[in-house]
Amino acid sequence: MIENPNLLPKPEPRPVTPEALANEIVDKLTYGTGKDAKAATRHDWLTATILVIRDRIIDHWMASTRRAYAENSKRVYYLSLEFLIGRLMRDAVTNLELQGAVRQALARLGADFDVLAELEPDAALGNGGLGRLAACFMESMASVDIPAYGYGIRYQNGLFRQEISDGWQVELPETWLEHGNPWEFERRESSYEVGFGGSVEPVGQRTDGEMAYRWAPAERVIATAYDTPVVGWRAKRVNTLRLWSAKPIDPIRLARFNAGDYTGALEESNKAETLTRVLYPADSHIAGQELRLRQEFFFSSASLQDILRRHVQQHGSLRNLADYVSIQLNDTHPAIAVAELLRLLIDEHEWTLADAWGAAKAVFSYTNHTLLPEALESWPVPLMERMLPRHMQLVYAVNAIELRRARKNGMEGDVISRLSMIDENGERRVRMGTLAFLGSHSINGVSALHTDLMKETVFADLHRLYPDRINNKTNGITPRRWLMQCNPGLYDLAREALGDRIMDDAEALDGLAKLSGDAAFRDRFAAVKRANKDRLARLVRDRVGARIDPTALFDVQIKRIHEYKRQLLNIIEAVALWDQIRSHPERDWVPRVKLFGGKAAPSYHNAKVIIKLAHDVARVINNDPAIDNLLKVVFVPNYNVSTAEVMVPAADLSEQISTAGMEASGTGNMKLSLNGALTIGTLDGANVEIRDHVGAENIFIFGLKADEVAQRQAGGRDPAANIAASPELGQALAAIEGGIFSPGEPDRYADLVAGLRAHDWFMVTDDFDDYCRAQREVDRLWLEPEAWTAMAILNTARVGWFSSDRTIRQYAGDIWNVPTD
Ligand code: B1H
Repeated sequence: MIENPNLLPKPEPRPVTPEALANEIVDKLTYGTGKDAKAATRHDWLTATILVIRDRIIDHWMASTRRAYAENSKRVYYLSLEFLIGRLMRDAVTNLELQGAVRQALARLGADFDVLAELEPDAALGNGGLGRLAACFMESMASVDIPAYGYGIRYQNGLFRQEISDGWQVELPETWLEHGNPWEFERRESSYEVGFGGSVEPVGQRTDGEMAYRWAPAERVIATAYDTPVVGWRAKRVNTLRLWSAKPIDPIRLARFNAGDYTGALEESNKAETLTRVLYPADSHIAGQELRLRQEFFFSSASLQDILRRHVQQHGSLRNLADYVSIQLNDTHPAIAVAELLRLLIDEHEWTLADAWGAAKAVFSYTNHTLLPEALESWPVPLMERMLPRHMQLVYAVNAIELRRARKNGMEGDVISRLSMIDENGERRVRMGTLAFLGSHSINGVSALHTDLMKETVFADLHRLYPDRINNKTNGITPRRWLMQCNPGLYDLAREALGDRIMDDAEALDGLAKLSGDAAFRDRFAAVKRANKDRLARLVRDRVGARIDPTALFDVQIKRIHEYKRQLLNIIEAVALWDQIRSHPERDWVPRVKLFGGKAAPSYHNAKVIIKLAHDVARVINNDPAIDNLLKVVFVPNYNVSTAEVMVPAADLSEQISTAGMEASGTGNMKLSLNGALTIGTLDGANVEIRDHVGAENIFIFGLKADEVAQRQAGGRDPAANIAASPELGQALAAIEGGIFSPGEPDRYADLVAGLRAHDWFMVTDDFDDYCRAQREVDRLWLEPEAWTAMAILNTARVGWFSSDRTIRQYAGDIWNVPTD
């Protein structure tokens, strides 16, 4: 370490004039990428531009890191298997407030910022809401000045690219690193060994009399850190996203190589690299594969080793760990970190079990994101014993402590077996949710309704044992990306009216409410929406070749394809509406474009069939001259963060129609209403709170409520009766199952519809009629454009509370005990 003060970052700010930036970009092109301006590709220009922006970030980054050390700050660590960060360049320049200067600098060089920005790969290191939430949280933690690190995996291939072939989803590998990644820094000095398998040996008595054990793994890999800076709003602070990549200890086994065994020589290398090759593509559904558990342990162990090393380096001892470290577990995917902390403290630092268990509870907190049974992680005991034998022992040990406590509290029998970390019904399994719950001091849900349901259902017994631990932290979204960057027209309008503090305090958007009564403002608001719809229409034309009318109502459902999210309900309604328009062409129908976007998990059969159905229905409806273009259906392929940034600002209507009780929160619902889309939705997840904020008169609510769903599930399901009672539904289903939309394969949808008739797990038939009623209400409002726009303005004005800055401040105050700005 060199202590020369001259080596501190330059205090004087780097020049930010367009001229200076332009010169630097040319310089970077030459000396940073080694390209002659004449031979440079567009990607080279992008890289050079990013490198210039990155230099501006680095000064702030180092200053932030130094400040955390100097002020002895507590640090927050966000452990997540997913960070769905998307493109970073626009985010970085807006948060640095260099948007104008960089744009002009590029213009001087004959380049266009927006064109270059489109070239940047969309980093899809996540599946959907859970991963995007982690990305919004990273931005907000920097924006409210919390020293924080995100820890995850540097997947070589993120979420697959979706192509549509003949209406069917085809998955192609995603290759975000193919042109290199100028945002990241490899940190070879931050490398750790992570073990797997092997055995546990007693190694004698410790000074405190307890038996000491040591794990001798059979297999080891190296985790190497890659750091990406995360710039907060106005560059208040720059935090680090640290992603681990697996490397072999011995890249090639020379002895084998020399003996001519080239495959064997590379075996270890391949095995290590497989670990961080690809993101599991199932949203709200566990993969259950051995490789997935290896990924979970790999990144948990590397992250904890890194956290402990940093703490000891600064504080000299681990005894005060909980005063300076808070670790948030993003769902149970990193729950094995609880056992790994125990192992590190007990086996490597000679702590007692009781002390280590106390430290785990003080340090960890856990966010639950779903109650769906198929998404609750549990791992077979034999697999855990084989892969992580020492961790399995420690799980048994802390489980015994907790079950003793429960018995002391008067619990017995079934309750005890339900509380156990080990599920003994059938094949024995470790319940990761129970491990995460008992190893944490805080367990939070992601919306008010979801948190209530957690207490009543999945965690009812644990909640009785620890009644103060479950708390709610309703999700949020960063208004910088989801308003300022994706919708500059609306942002400018709001800023002109309210000043630029709206990005410091999104609740200040409330000032727009009074302007909903101002005709001139409404016109400008509507003009912005129209321009955004033109932009989306161009995207649709370029991507699928379809022409859509930007004056029609844009009805948007964008999210992963999942039966509980009920894209099927929306499609069946389209079929019924088509039928109605054909039967009553004389009525005052509203021209509508139903837009869908989303990926199906590759192994999720029904979700893929739903995508195919959307295409089949689209083909028939879109080509029916009898309905005079009143209804169009469009499926936008490869929905991702970048596509969302175009679709969200262009939506008039936001479809949030999950079966009540099943969508833990939703965050797309927040993005769409912030951008002035009206919501049609069930009282599920955060929709409940969105209604509370925008007012019941400014949202279209329909369908069964969560308690009614639960009642019908418990008994009294009768889809046949629902269908019999609704002629529109009956006809639509008959058309679909009769092959009207799939004449070449008439029974293509027979199973799908049979499922609705037989059990209809997601209550499509229960909610259908009320959904149609709400849709016709939407139509009526659309025919009064003034009233529609006023309502849209009220939505934008009143959802500032759903800023992730607010969410993060609540985590900071209630869970992490760290100050914010
Ligand atoms: C959410 C997941 C999820 N909940 C398992 N659970 C996964 C579960 O790869 N896996 O194994 C991946 C993802 N994702 C979502 O989290 C909820 O469905 C949304 O309602 C919620 O808004 C979002 C963020 O809290």
